[in-house]
Amino acid sequence: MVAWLVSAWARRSGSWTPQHDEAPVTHTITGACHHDCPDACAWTVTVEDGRAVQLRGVGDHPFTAGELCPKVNRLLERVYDPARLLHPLKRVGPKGTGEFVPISWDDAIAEIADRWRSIISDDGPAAILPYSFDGTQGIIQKGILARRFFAALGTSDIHRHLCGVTAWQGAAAVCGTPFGIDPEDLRHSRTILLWGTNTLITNRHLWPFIDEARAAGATVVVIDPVRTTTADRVDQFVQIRPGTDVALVLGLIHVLDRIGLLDAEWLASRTSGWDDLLGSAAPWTPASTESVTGVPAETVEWLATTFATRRPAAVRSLVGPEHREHGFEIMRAIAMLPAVTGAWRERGGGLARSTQVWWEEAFGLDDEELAAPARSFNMARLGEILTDESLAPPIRSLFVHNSNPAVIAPDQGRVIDGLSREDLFTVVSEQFMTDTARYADIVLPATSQIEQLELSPGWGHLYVSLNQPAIDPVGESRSNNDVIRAVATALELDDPSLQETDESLIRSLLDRDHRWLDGITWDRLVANGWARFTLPDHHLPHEATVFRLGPLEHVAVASVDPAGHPLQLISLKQHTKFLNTNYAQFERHRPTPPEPRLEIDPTDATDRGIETGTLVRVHNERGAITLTATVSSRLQPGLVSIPFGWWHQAVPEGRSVNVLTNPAVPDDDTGSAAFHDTWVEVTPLAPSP
Ligand SMILES: Nc1nc2c(c(=O)[nH]1)N[C@H]1C(S)=C(S)[C@@H](COP(=O)(O)OP(=O)(O)OC[C@H]3O[C@@H](n4cnc5c(=O)[nH]c(N)nc54)[C@H](O)[C@@H]3O)O[C@H]1N2
Ligand SMILES: Nc1nc2c(c(=O)[nH]1)N[C@H]1C(S)=C(S)[C@@H](COP(=O)(O)OP(=O)(O)OC[C@H]3O[C@@H](n4cnc5c(=O)[nH]c(N)nc54)[C@H](O)[C@@H]3O)O[C@H]1N2
Ligand code: SF4
Ligand SMILES: [Mo]
Repeated sequence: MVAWLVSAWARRSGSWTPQHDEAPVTHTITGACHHDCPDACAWTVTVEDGRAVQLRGVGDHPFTAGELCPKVNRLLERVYDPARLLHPLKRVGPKGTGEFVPISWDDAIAEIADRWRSIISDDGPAAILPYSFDGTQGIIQKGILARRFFAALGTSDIHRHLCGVTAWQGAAAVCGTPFGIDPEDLRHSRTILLWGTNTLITNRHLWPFIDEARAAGATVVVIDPVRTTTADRVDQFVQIRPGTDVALVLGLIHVLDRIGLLDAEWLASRTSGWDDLLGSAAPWTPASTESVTGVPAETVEWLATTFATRRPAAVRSLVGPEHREHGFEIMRAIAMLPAVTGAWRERGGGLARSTQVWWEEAFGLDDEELAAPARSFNMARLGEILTDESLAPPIRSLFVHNSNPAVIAPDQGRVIDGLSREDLFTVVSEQFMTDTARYADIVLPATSQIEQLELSPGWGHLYVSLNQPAIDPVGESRSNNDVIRAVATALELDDPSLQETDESLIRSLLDRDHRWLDGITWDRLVANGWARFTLPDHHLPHEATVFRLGPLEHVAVASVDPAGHPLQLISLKQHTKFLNTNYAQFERHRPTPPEPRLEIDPTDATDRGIETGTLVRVHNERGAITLTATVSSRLQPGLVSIPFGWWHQAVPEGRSVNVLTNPAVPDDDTGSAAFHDTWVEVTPLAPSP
C-alpha cells in the first residue's frame, strides 16, 4: 500500500507515464465513506490503469461488515458522472442562472484573493463569511485547515449547529457529558426504544445489532409521529403526536413511580433533582398523557413497565426530535428516562446516541488555540444574515464548501434572496452544479473521497478509517485543503500551519497523547484501513455519574400557528438512495414515482377534496410549493410530510421543502433550527392527469 501511494503521488507529480501496451495494472486501495451518515463504512477501491473500477465494503469491519448501501454502491457512477465539475468557473450571467465560463485555477485563486483584499480594506475581514457543513465527515477535508485559515484572516464564522448539537446538549444536561453507550452494546439489550430515529434508512448498519438482540428476545419499539419503514419492522410502534415527547416521558415516570418500579437507593445516590422531577410528573396520569401525546393510556403503562423490567433497556436516538423549538427539552427528557430507571447499570442499558464526541475528544478537535471569529451566527439564520442591511459590516462575501445551503437551510426564500445579491461575492467549492453553486461568482471543482487523503471516523460507532486516495483528482478538481493552501499563499498569509500537508495533519492527530488512540498509528491504518478506538471491550461511560434530573416541562406546540395555518409539516430523510442533498440530481437514485410528494392523512385529504394524484399547493407565510399528493396512513391527522433532500428543479416553483420551514433557533443562538415546527395549508389545484 505504501509503495502504491508513493507511485500515485509520483504519477501526480508527473514522473510516471502509463504503459498502455502492458497488461492492466490493478491496485486495491482501502478507504471509507465520507457521507454524513453514522455508519462510515470501510471500503476498498479497485483501480485499473488509474481508473476506479470497483467499490466494495470491507468484510472484516466489525460494524459495517462488508456491506455498503444503495447510495454508495453506485458511488463510482457519481465520481465519473458527466455532470461532475471539472474546471474552475466564473459567472457571466445574472446570479442563479447558471451561466459560467471556465477559467484557470491561477485566475480563480487570484480573483478570490483580490476581491477579499478589497473587501477587507473597505469593511474589514468580518464582512467575509465561511459557510461549511457536513458534506464530508472526514476530519481532514471537513475544516481543520479552513478553520485555521479563516481564524488567521479574522473573518466572521457560523455556529455549525444544524445537526446533532441540540441532542448533544440535551444528553449533557442530564448526564454531565454527552457520552452514551457504545451502540454495538445494543446487542445485549432486552428493550430497545428507537426514539425518533429511522434506523433502517438513516443508520442501516446498526440493524444487525438490533436483530441480534431481538433474536435473543429483545422487545424493540419505535416512538415516532410517522409510521416509518423502521416502525413497520419492530414489535411495537408508538405513534406520538409531534413534539409531545416531554409529556410522554413525564407519563412514563408517573407510572413507574405509581407502581413502585423505581429503585430508591439508585435515585438517592446516583441522581439529583428527583423530587422536582417527580413533582413535574405528578399530573401526568396515563389518561392525561394520552390526551396530549395521543399514545393510548394502556400503551403508556406497558411502555413504562417494559422499559423498567425487561433489562438491559436502552434508548436509541439521533436527531429527529431535536429539530423543534423545544428540541433541547425533548432531548433532555429522553435522556432522563434511563437515568431514572438506572438502566445505565447493565451492559446494553442507557442511552445510545451519536459517538462523535468520542473522536472530538480523542483528536482534540476543539483544542487548537485559534483567534476567535470576528462574530459568529447560527447557520440556520443564513437567509436573515445575508439580507440584513443593518449588519455592520454586512456580509459581502460567502465561501461555501461541504454544504448546499440553498437546499438544506430553513427559510429558503430568504436564503435565495441573499444568494441573489449581485454585490455578494460568493465562492462555492463543489463536485456538482448544486442549487447553491448556481449562485456563485466562482465555482471551484472539488475532489471526491476516493481522490483525497482522509481520516474518517463514524458517528455511529467507535472505529476510525484511513481513506487513501485511490485515483487522481477527476478533471482539475482540488481538495478543500488544496484550495485553502492556495488562497493562503495568494493572500501572503505566511503562517506555516496553513500549509500543513494532509498526511502531516493526520499523523499529528494520531500522535496525540490520548489513551483511546494508543496503538493507532499511521502505519497500522495504512496496513489495515481501520482501527477501533482503544477502549475496554465493555466500557461504561457513566459508572460514577450523578445524573441531573430536576423539573421538566411539556410546552405545547400551538395547535395552529400565529399565521393561522392548520397543518404541521415534517420534512424527513426518507429516501434510501439520497444522503441529504447528495444523489437527488440523479434519476437513477430517485424513488418511484420519481418526484417529491406531499403525504397527507386521509382525514385531512378528505376535508380538502384531495386524493392520491391531486396536484396541491403547500403554502405558508414564507413560501409555497406545488406537488402531487399521496394520501397516506403513515401520518396522523394534522400532520403532512414532504421529503427533504430534493433540489430546486424537482418543484415547479424552483424551490424545495425548506422554502416552508421554520428558521427559529434557541435564544442563545446555539442549537438546531425548528424545521419540524412548521405550519402550512394545503390547497388542491387540480386532479392529476
Ligand atoms: N438514507 C439516508 N441516511 C441518512 C441521511 C439521509 O439523508 N439519507 N442523513 C444523515 C443525517 S445528516 C442524519 S442527521 C441522520 C438522521 O437520522 P435520524 O435522526 O434517524 O433521522 P431523521 O429523519 O432526522 O429523524 C428521525 C425520526 O424522527 C421523527 N421525529 C420528528 N419529530 C419528532 C418528535 O417530535 N418526536 C419523535 N419521537 N420523533 C420525531 C421523524 O418522524 C423521523 O422518523 O441520518 C443520516 N443518514
Ligand atoms: N427540511 C429539512 N432540512 C434539513 C434536514 C431535515 O431533516 N429536514 N436535515 C438537516 C441536517 S440533519 C443536516 S446534517 C443538513 C445537511 O446539510 P449539508 O451538510 O449541507 O448537506 P449534504 O447534502 O450532506 O452535503 C452538501 C454538499 O457537500 C458536497 N461535498 C461532499 N464532499 C465534499 C468535499 O470533499 N469537498 C467539497 N467541497 N464538497 C463536498 C456534496 O457534493 C454536497 O453537495 O441538512 C439539514 N437540513
Ligand atoms: S452512506 Fe452510510 S451506509 Fe452508505 S456507505 Fe456511506 S456510511 Fe455506509
Ligand atoms: Mo444531520
